[in-house]
Amino acid sequence: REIAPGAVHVPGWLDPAAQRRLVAACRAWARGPVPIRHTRLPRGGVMSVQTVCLGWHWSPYRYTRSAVDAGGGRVAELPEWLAELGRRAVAEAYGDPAAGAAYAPDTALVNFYDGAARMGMHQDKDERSAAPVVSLSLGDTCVFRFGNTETRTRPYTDLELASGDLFVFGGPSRYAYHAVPKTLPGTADPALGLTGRLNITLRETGLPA
Ligand code: MD3
Ligand code: FE
Repeated sequence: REIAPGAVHVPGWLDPAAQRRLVAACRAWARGPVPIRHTRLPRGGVMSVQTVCLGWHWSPYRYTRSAVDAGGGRVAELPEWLAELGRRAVAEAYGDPAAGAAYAPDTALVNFYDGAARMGMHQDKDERSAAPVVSLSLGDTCVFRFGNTETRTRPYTDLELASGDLFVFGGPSRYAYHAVPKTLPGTADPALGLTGRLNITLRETGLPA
């Protein structure tokens, strides 16, 4: 389950009831106060993924309290229960209760993938903290590409992330290139009631509260 130093994949970490509760929470967050939307990039591109943020708003490529690129509303708070889920995730993935206790995420990015959405190879460098990123997957399985820290090209490893999977990216893997080349439409359990894929990432921005 350790894909690379600091990169730990825990398949099936969320049980079906926990997955259903998270899907319901994502649906509520998607409605507002800042509705879920396709992020427009400064150079004119539009992401195929749709994103809603909690705690801090990712206004490419920085974090703001209001959605300066999407109507200006103030983003919803990051719920304490979700930060606590992140602490459990880090503790269990690393088998290190102290690492879990020290984790203080202050933002969550919720990404929705329809059957055509993808995310290109990138690094997450907008946070001023080297704390791990916690990723939770819901709904359709995706192909996740985990690369290296030096280049956006090979060597990389492709693996599948399915509903309920946890992935923690810390230590030397924190600044690795990564991508979602495709999802596998129709792979979600119909009982989850989600068409498409949701991914929740928890992060520490390193910004003052
Ligand atoms: C590896 N999201 O929001 S989650 C992103 O599935 C993002 O929506 C993808 O990449 C998604 O930035 C992948 C897995 C992930 C998230 C953050 C990482 C992998 C990471 C940060 C560093 C290294
Ligand atoms: Fe990323």
